[in-house]
Amino acid sequence: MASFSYSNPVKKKLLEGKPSFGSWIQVPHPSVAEMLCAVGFDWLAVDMEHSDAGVSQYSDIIRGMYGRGSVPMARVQENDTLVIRRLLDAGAWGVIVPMVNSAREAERAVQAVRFPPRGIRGSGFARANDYGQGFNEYIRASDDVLVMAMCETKESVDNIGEIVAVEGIDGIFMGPYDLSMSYGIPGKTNEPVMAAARKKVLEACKKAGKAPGLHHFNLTRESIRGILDEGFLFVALGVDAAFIQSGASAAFRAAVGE
Ligand code: 3PY
Ligand code: MG
Repeated sequence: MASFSYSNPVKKKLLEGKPSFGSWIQVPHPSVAEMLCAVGFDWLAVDMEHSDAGVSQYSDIIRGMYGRGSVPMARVQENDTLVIRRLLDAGAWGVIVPMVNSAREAERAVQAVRFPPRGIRGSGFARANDYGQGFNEYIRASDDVLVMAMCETKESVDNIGEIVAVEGIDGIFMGPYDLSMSYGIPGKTNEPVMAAARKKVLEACKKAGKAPGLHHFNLTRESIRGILDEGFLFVALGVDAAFIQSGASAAFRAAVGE
């Protein structure tokens, strides 16, 4: 008989207060997952909100991660029970839920992820439980699925105290681009109002014992050191499409002598 061991080492790291580094997949192909796993990231999130990936592509992408050490996560399309359920059934061990602006919306995300009695996630034979072979083991381990609520609006920052207080929310993941839009300063992610928002979110997380996270795009050593010093633990570094473009663009510029 097969024996199954389901667990999420990223959740363990966060509970121990240790940082974890992930990255972002928007180019929906398993090869991309294989390449990024080889880099050594703790986790990889497929972006189901701002890419054209569908659920069956999601399954294929995380098949590319299987056995390669990075924990598969998803930035889900929206805060919807069925949308979230299908990605969890495919095998996601963490969901990053966009636009969580209130405790009610945070509760909705938790309900979607947790099985009864805490939540309303339906159970069935699926890839996540090895098509039923690991049904009981998976259900026992399912609290290991990470629930990260995205803070990416002014409203969410204003309500962060009530959001972090929702039991079952493991952490907050800040989206600097939407947040800058919400403050009326599109793309200006270094303005003082953004730093103040980060500070407020970090303090709320600290008080509630939740993991603070951030999508970080300035990938210099100093800048990454800076956000770790601020206190962020769940850190997404860049995005696959930008890695391709920056590498290609550097090569092209070198060739044409710019
Ligand atoms: C944002 O910056 O708005 C994001 O959603 C990053 O993932
Ligand atoms: Mg966003």
